[in-house]
Amino acid sequence: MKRAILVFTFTFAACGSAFAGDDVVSWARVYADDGEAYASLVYREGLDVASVSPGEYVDVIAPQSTLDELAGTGYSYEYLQFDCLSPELRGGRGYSGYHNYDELESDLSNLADNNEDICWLMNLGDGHADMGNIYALKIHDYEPVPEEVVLNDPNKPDILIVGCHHAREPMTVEVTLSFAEFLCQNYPSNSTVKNIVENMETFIIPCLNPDGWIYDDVEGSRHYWRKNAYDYDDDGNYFEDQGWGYGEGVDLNRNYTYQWGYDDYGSSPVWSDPTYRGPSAGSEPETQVIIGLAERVDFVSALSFHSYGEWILRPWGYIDQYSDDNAKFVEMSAVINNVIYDHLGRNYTACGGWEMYNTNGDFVDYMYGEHDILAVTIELNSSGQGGFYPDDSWIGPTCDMTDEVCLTWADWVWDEFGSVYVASGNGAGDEPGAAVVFALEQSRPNPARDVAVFGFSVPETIDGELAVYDITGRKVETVAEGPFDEGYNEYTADLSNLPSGVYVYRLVAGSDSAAKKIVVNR
Ligand code: 0X9
Ligand code: ZN
Repeated sequence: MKRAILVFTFTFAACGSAFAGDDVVSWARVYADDGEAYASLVYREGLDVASVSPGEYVDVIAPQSTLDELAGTGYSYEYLQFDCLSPELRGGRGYSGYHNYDELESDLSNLADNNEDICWLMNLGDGHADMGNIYALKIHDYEPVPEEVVLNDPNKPDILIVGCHHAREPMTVEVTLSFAEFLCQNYPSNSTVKNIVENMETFIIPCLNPDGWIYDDVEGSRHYWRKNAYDYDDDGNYFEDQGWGYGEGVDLNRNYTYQWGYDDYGSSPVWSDPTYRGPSAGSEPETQVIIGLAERVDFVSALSFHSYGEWILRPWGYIDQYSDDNAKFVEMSAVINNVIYDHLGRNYTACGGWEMYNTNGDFVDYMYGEHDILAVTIELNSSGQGGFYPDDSWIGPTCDMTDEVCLTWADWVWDEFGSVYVASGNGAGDEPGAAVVFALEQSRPNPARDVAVFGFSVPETIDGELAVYDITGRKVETVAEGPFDEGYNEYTADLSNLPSGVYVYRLVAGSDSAAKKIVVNR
């Protein structure tokens, strides 16, 4: 790793002050036209990276002294917002379209109160400064035993949506809260929402970092605070800063236990760095909330919202490799991107986290690496839309898009995993639980070599057929003929007489039918 040694005049000012005078802090774009120049910026000690375009530029929040030094070593830069901490730029979330903490808290409790059959509010703890609670909403159609509210129904697939690992990303609080409201408002009239509420369990944590997020809003937003309230010198003063990019706090998206600190590349051991990974793996109360939840709840997929940059990022972050489930991640990212394209007329960049820059101890690597959960990071918005703090007018369109992103993703998760849960004994009449539904699983393995297993569920004993067709629609193999038993059915078929290629298998049972693709590859 290349690291420049930066010389600073330590001001020991509180970050709430504007750093006015001779070392004014700006939001700037620093150009890095090759991989080496890019890496030397992204991993540089004390440099606060806001967003990136690999091999092209790095957006930073930096004092003028840092920008001057970069210019002196050959980098060019332009201001995206000169003096970005200026109090004049602070709208104050409480008076604008963004929620402040009190508004978030009251909206969450109103949502649970007004939708008491499907929406449950949990307080999962707080951060070091105890400025606010880490709330989760749990959305499903049965009443949990109160003291076991975080325990899940093993017969339903669970999904998790998290916002605001990073304090200065308030849009992520808006979009996660918005989806909770969307589910409540559209239940039971929207059939996809009805299925999600009745047959799945959705956990939504709008603000994982309430301390940082509240601090970011003190005297109005735009403090550009990233980390939590870890009080390094234990003097009772949180959020102390020694010049921009050298402040207290732990980067929550570097503190998870999976490959924490791997190779000392992609997170920082230095307490004052913007990507400080914390004193030990999983040291922070906020990451412990997620770790505790992931250990108790059988999540199958998760979204972590960040801003800004227009990315969909999948494992890995800690090494320069895709994961074993890359094909599934690619499919899930494409499902999300289809919705984004419909709204923006362009895709987000979907790739491995490492292709953006290496991270270790991040949420996505932990969820997937430790628990096999299909988790991605979605970085919302661009610098053109205001970076971390888009105008109020951009909140509505963003939430409209992400409501549909979350809905479509949850529906995809159901298609992927739902029938497996139905298969694991979630029979009609079980409580809590859902009635058996008609569902066709993805065959396995896929691609198949010779033999493939086909699983599906039917709501009652019924006549039908499961057959494989080639892409011209010609039936090439009858896998099974009914009557099929109520509940889960599984058949194995020998496909060794079929040439390599893409096929479609189709299940017809009574008036229901469904089809999926299978690839034969040998
Ligand atoms: O650095 C992060 O934690 C995320 N970006 S942010 O600007 N919101 O801080 C990105 C994490 C995605 N993972 C990797 N790039 N490996
Ligand atoms: Zn972030």
